[in-house]
Amino acid sequence: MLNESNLASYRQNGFAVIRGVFSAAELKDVEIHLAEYLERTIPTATPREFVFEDNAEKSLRCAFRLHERSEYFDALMREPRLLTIVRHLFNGADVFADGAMMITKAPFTAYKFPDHQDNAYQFWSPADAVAVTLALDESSEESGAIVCRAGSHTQGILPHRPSGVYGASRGLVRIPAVGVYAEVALSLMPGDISLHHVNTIHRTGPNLTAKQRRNFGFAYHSSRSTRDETARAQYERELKEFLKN
Ligand SMILES: O=C(O)CCC(=O)C(=O)O
Repeated sequence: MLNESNLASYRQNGFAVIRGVFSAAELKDVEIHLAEYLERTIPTATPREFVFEDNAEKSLRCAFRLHERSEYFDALMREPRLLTIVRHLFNGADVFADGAMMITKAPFTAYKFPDHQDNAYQFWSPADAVAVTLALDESSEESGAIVCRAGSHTQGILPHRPSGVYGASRGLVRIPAVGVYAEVALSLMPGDISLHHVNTIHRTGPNLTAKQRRNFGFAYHSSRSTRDETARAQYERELKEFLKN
């Protein structure tokens, strides 16, 4: 499924899109399990599991740690096609699946995830780690698709600060000029996946459309990488403080 062109894009730009990885029938099954999961877990959720919009409908924004209370989502994160693709990105190294989440943009939702690098809160060294996004809905720049900065994965982690946006813990202190790393919106159709390197700068905009935009996000690291547990523990403490306020 990962062809030469996808792989070249990933190596050069820090991201790639693979079309039609999941069929319509498979997505239907995902939808059924998602509905069951939300019905079952929302009533007993911890603040670390869900973020809701501050609107009349209290629309869902983020569902984190899906794999922890759902065998189905744990298995989806370890779906053989996804693991095979990621193993290629890791040049054959063993793949470890770290987590599954869903990021939703309800119709006309204004929130944005600011420009950030995932490794600013994942702390993998070397940065041999990737986020795989599975689209449940169509996404475009208008509906808040992920927008990546081409080539930005080749630098290290730039200074970040708390973003103040619920669900997006950190944002870049200084955003590189578009002339340095061009912006590319990863427009997806249901069943497509995108891959972005853990150091790739990316953001999402508001959803200006009347349709919802839901993405699953799966995180992986390779057997070559270890996590800076001290930095991670400090980050967890900061996040806990933020969630208290
Ligand atoms: O909206 C999304 O699917 C991804 C959001 C994002 O930037 C992230 O989870 O790092």
